[in-house]
Amino acid sequence: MKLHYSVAIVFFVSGQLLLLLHYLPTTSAQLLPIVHDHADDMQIYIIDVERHQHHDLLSDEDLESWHASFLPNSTLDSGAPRLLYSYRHVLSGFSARLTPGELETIKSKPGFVAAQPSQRHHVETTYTPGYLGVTGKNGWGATMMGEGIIIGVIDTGVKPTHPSFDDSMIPSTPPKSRWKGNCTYKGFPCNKKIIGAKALQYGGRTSPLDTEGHGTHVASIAAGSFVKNANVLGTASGVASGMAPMAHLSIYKVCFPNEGCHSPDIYAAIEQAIKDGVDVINMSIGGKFNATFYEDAVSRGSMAAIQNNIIPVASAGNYGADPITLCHSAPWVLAVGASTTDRRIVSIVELGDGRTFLGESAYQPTTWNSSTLFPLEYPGSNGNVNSRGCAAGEMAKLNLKGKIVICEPELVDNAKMGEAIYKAGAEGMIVLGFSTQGYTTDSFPDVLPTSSVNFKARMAILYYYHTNKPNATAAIRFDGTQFGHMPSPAVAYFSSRGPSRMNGGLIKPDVLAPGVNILAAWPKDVGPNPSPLATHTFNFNSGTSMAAPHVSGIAALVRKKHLGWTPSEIISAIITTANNSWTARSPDDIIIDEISNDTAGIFTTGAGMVNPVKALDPGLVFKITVDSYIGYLCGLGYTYSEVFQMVGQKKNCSGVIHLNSTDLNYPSIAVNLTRTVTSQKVTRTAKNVGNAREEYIPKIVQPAGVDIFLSPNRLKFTRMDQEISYEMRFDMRGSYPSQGSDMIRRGKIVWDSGKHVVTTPIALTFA
Ligand SMILES: *[C@@H]1O[C@H](CO)[C@@H](O)[C@H](O)[C@H]1NC(C)=O
Ligand SMILES: *[C@@H]1O[C@H](CO)[C@@H](O)[C@H](O)[C@H]1NC(C)=O
Ligand SMILES: *[C@@H]1O[C@H](CO)[C@@H](O)[C@H](O)[C@H]1NC(C)=O
Ligand SMILES: *[C@@H]1O[C@H](CO)[C@@H](O)[C@H](O)[C@H]1NC(C)=O
Ligand SMILES: *[C@@H]1O[C@H](CO)[C@@H](O)[C@H](O)[C@H]1NC(C)=O
Ligand SMILES: *[C@@H]1O[C@H](CO)[C@@H](O)[C@H](O)[C@H]1NC(C)=O
Ligand SMILES: *[C@@H]1O[C@H](CO)[C@@H](O)[C@H](O)[C@H]1NC(C)=O
Ligand SMILES: *[C@@H]1O[C@H](CO)[C@@H](O)[C@H](O)[C@H]1NC(C)=O
Ligand SMILES: *[C@@H]1O[C@H](CO)[C@@H](O)[C@H](O)[C@H]1NC(C)=O
Ligand SMILES: *[C@@H]1O[C@H](CO)[C@@H](O)[C@H](O)[C@H]1NC(C)=O
Ligand SMILES: *[C@H]1O[C@H](CO)[C@@H](O)[C@H](O)[C@H]1NC(C)=O
Repeated sequence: MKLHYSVAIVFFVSGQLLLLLHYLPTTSAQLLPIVHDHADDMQIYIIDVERHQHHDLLSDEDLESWHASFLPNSTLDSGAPRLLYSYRHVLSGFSARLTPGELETIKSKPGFVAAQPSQRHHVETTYTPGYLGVTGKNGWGATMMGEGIIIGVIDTGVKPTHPSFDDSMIPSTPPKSRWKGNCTYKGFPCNKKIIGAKALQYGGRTSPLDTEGHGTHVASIAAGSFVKNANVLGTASGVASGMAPMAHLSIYKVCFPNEGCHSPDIYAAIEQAIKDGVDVINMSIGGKFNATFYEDAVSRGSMAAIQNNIIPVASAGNYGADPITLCHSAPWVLAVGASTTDRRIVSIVELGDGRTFLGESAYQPTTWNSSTLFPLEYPGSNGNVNSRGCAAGEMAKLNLKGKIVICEPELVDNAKMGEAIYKAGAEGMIVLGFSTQGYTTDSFPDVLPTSSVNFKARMAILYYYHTNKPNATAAIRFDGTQFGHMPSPAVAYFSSRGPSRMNGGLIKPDVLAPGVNILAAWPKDVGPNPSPLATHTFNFNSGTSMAAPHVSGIAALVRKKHLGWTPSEIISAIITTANNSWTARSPDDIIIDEISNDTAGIFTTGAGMVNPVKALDPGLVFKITVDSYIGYLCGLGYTYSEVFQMVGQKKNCSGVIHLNSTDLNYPSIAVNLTRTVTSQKVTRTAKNVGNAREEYIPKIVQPAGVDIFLSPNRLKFTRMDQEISYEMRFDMRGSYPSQGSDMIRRGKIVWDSGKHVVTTPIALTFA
């Protein structure tokens, strides 16, 4: 099962990405060669050094010379420069090529603080704005659809000529006083939508053009312009747009085919985004779920972003459905999990015995006869993994003429399996889901008639095949694009789960946003080829990478409406207005987890599905200062050098109040009760951003086995921006729960003024 798990994720979530990597030939020539010097042990390091005493006065050239003074010399034997980037904002230091021996010499120089080897990371719509309830009047109207806001996308680049980046509706590029970036790569056209574009690779210059698709997809989800009649092979047709369709985009390409995304380039991109003046940054970059904050380029870079008033949004990761698989769990980064929507691109499997199973495919040719039963073939019944996975070599040995073939996505994606069986004469394909994928299905732009079904259907179909072979038959019936699928939203199996290893006192992921089969811009053809149906404009993609840019778009809308709010206040607005129920019927209808089709845990949903309209007017916010974050890092026991790497300034732990994660003024709360510690107190301070005079009354949903007491239990505000603190006491009711019961329990405190509803989600763990 563990084997299926990892392979399935690679395929299901980044399938298209892997596929497209094989089509690179023309563009890879544009990539800079990686410098291989004679010294085999030459490595790229990020070096943190003390800030120069005149840091703020130094010109970029002077800063670079100061950094270069730590290096043995400026060039390698090959002539390549040692110094890749000199950083001013994102961290205090530089990245450079060094041997371990040279690094030792640098370590002995005065001013040296820390060194880390370069790390490699990976990149992990028509319908979604409407699904999230943003419409002209209540959401977009009030925020002018993000007009004037600049969203930075740190990813695989973008295809600028795509219709989603048409600028005819965008009034103008922001004035020079606000926008310092530019777009000067020859042959890469920018406009009023894409106002900046840079590729950062080992300090060299290369094209920001997207050759993979991920970055184009992400950028259009966050801020794509309206495109009429967007569809994938004719399915899911409608008007496509991003969450903030009037916002500008600034593109930073740091992820390259076959190369991944390297931390020196990620830092350089964040540095550039700070200099350029973006408002929100979107990093769809993966991480390691057990990395410390200073080891994680996204967490560390985001700390610099919030110090510069930029809102960082990151994907939670695609490592579910196991617990403790979350990436980027820092409290200053909004971590977004992925949910389904209620749309399915329906392709039904009908077995010879009349039973039917719901599946999906985006390729639904009208010439296909949905009632013809074809003989059913399962090459994998021989037990060979290559046969199960419909690998080209094995399929070439078979005669699949006139058959529907069962394939399992263990090795390659739908398109590769489809091509292999098509060549062997097959008429259609059934793709089986694994139990580790639960009930999540994929609407892939297949290359022949296909149905991708969930693991429950898998067991029934294989059982039918084995008991009826060689007489087993099946038909594939296309039912087009359908809405209203329930339960929805539900959490996708791949969405990374908490709790975080770093933040015991708060809930991660923070919120959910749509991340399954998201239709958005795509730079190249998908589907059967050659075929008149093949489409080059849009594609479906799944992943928390697709969820995060929805929230980046929402953050842009909130920023537009409340220009003075800090990143922590905007993050608070998005968390306290999210919704953990999937029905209007009852708040107890907690969002379903697609791994089990059962109620999702609090560390799976976080605060629940984002609600952009409510996030624009949250009533109260929980604010966190940069000094509190530093106190929190000190509370984690970070050393001087580790804190320096995070905040890059002359601040150390002797000067600030140390905080527990429970003590951070975070909009969610996680507390532990044990056999000996049966009572805990937590304090929060709410700031009034609703009406000047507003009184909030609490509604407490107690976790099973726990009493919550509030003091005071009324929040009576008399002016704007007024802050009121209150204490929550969590008391174990009765005795410690018996083993075998669920030890993680869900509760919430809902402050309700009649005008605003502010929800603090609570996770209570019997530890
Ligand atoms: C720089 O130093 C490296 C090794 O430390 C040496 O191989 C190289 O020749 C030096 N380059 C110059 C231009 O001196
Ligand atoms: C564009 O931006 C880069 C990086 O900030 C800068 O080095 C370059 O001079 C700028 N070019 C123009 C034409 O402004
Ligand atoms: C972090 O996780 C990776 C793989 O998941 C593992 O190889 C490594 O040992 C872990 N490191 C720590 C410190 O737990
Ligand atoms: C579709 O297939 C069914 C059963 O094989 C057949 O009866 C029917 O005539 C076919 N329809 C068309 C339009 O070919
Ligand atoms: C398959 O069909 C043949 C011919 O109708 C029949 O003899 C045989 O018993 C069937 N096999 C199974 C497993 O149903
Ligand atoms: C609760 O206990 C878990 C281990 O069971 C720990 O990781 C976490 O940090 C604790 N949370 C708090 C708030 O102390
Ligand atoms: C929560 O979301 C569900 C599903 O979209 C919706 O039916 C319900 O009305 C929402 N609840 C609130 C309080 O907004
Ligand atoms: C999931 O559970 C719901 C009831 O909560 C049920 O109606 C639905 O059929 C189930 N879905 C599947 C695919 O079994
Ligand atoms: C920490 O800061 C205090 C005062 O801000 C200073 O006296 C002390 O030397 C600093 N410690 C280090 C290791 O820099
Ligand atoms: C952190 O919390 C623990 C109990 O959860 C408490 O004993 C400790 O004093 C707290 N530390 C700080 C710095 O507040
Ligand atoms: C940006 O979007 C990607 C999805 O591609 C997501 O993984 C990432 O976390 C987002 N980052 C920010 C800063 O918005």
